[in-house]
Amino acid sequence: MARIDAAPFAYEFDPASTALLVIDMQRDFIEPGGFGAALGNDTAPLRGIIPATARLIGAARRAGLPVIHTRECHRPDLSDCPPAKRSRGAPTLRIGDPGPMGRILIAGEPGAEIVPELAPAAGETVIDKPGKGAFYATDLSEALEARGIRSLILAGVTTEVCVQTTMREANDRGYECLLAEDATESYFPEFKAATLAMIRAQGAIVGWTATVAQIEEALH
Ligand code: C5J
Repeated sequence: MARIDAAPFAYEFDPASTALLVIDMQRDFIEPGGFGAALGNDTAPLRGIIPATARLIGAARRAGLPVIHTRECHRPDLSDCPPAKRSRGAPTLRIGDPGPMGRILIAGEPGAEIVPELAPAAGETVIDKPGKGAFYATDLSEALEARGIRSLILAGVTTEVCVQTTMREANDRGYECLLAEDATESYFPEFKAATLAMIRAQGAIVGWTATVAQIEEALH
């Protein structure tokens, strides 16, 4: 077993049954001109976690952990996009609209791709998901079960939306979840801080948090 002095207390995991889950590190959320920017957000803070996330992915690959990437995106005909999701709010570009990186959040468009610095390696699983949670309407459960995974290290964006939703879904399914504090980011610093706090409150009610350096050390 490996051990990390995580918050709120030590996180113990068997690397042989642990996967790294990297959530939605897509151009549409991280680069100007995508969905995140269309919602009025400054995407610069999200770009800031690319180096730490790359280190985490590298450490997981060297340790032999499966690295699973997700992408929030929809079919070109929008048949998997509920009208309530598409019509919500007042973005300058809605899901499916043409933008500078192709149609917003549509599978196969440049904006839906993972940023090149964190591109999936050959053979790594990429899960396209229509919802905020990565378990909803996807094959993620089957992918994890096929590999005998019991523990998940999570990273990605945004902390309080797709990362937290996925971590809660995973927690409910019995996975021991650890969120990498400096490999996740929000457009709202106060939401990130609140999410980290609520995850580890009440005796790790959703899971643990630790830094990328701590995780690298444990996987070394
Ligand atoms: C959002 C996500 N924030 N990946 N998606 O709409 O967190």
